[in-house]
Amino acid sequence: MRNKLQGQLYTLFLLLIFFVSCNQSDKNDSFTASVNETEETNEELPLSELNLPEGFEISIYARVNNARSMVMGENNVLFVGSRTAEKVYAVEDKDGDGVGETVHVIDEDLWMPNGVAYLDGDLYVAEVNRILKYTDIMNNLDSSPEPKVVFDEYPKEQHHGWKYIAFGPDGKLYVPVGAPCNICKSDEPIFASITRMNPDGSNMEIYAEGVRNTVGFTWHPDTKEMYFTDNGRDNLGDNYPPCELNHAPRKGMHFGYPYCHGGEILDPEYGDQRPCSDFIYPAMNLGPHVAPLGLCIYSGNSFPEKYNGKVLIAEHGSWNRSKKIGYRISMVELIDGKGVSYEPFIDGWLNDDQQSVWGRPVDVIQISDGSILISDDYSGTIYKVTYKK
Ligand SMILES: [Ca+2]
Ligand SMILES: [Ca+2]
Repeated sequence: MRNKLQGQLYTLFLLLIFFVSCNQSDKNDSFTASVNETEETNEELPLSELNLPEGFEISIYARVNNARSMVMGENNVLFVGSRTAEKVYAVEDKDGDGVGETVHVIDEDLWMPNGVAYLDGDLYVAEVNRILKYTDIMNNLDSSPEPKVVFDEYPKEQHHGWKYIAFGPDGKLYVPVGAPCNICKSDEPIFASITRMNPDGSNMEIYAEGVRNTVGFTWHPDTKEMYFTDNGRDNLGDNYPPCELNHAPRKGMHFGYPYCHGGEILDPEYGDQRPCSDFIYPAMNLGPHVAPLGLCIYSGNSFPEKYNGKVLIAEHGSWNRSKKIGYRISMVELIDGKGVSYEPFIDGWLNDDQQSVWGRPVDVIQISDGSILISDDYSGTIYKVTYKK
C-alpha cells in the first residue's frame, strides 16, 4: 500500500517536472538542461557517437556549466558566457597543452550573460538590457572585478533577450535585439534588429532590421562583411519556415521579419503588409527549426585546404518539432556571398532513432592553432576539433 502510494507520488513528481520543463521551453526556445545545473559537469560523454569527416578528431577542452558564447582573449584565456547559469567564466590553458584546465568565475548572478566580446585587454559582457565592461581583465581573472556599465538602454524584454555580441572590423560592438515574441510587429524599431555602438557605448544605431533572433554573427576573413544566423518563427508546422544564414555587408538592410520568412514565405499574419521582394534574400536557407546560433568562417591553416572559407554553424537543435533535427555543426559553402551547399560537418549529439539528445552546440570559434572550439550548453562542455592527417 505504502509502496504504491510512493509510486504514485513519484509519478506525479515526474509529471510535474515534465510540465515545468515544457513550460520553460516554450518561453526560451530551448529545453532546460535540468540534469546539468550543477557546477560539476564531469559525467562521461559518449564522444565516440560523434561523426566527423575523415581525419578529424574531437576532444574535451573544458567542462563549464551552461557554456554559451565564447571569445578568445590573450595567452590562451577563453571567455565563456552562460544563460541559465548566470555566470561568465574564463577558461585558461596555462601550460599550453591544448586543454583548458583552469576555470575562473569572472562574475555571477548576471541577467542571462550570454554574449562575450574582447577588445584591447577589456572584456565586454551582454546582459538582457546592459553591456558591461571588465577593464584590464587579463590581470583580474581571480579578483572578482567590478564591471563598468557601458550601455543600459536596451529593452528589458526577456523573450529572445539574451544577446550574442562581437566587435566588427570597424571597431564597433554589434548587439542584436531579438523580437519580443514568436511573431509580432513592434512599434519600437529596436526590436528584431542588430545594433552597433562605439566601445564606450556612444552612438548606438540600428545596423540591420527584420532580424527575428540572431544569436551568432561573424565577418568574412577576406571581405570583412558580416554574416549572421537567424532563427525562424515557430508554429508554422514541422517544415516551415527555414532558419537562415544571412549576409549583411552594409548598414540599412531589412531581412524580412515579421513579413517574410526564408526569402519567399509570406507570414500568415503579416505577409499581406509587404511583399518578399522588399527584403534581402538569405545567403542560405537552413533546416526548419534547427536553431542556428554561433558560426565561424574557417581561415586557419590546420584543416585541409577545402575547408577554407567554409561557414561552420552551431545548430542548437529543434525544441518543438515532432521529430528533432539540428544538434550538429553544419557547413555552408559560399560563392560571392551566396550559399551553394549545406551539409553536416559534425553530428551525433542527437540519436535520431531514439530521438534522444546528449549535447546542444551553441557557438563555434577558430583559435590560433587553426583548430576550432565548440560550446555545448546542455552537457556543459567545450570541445576542441583538430585535424590529424
Ligand atoms: Ca592545459
Ligand atoms: Ca529573414
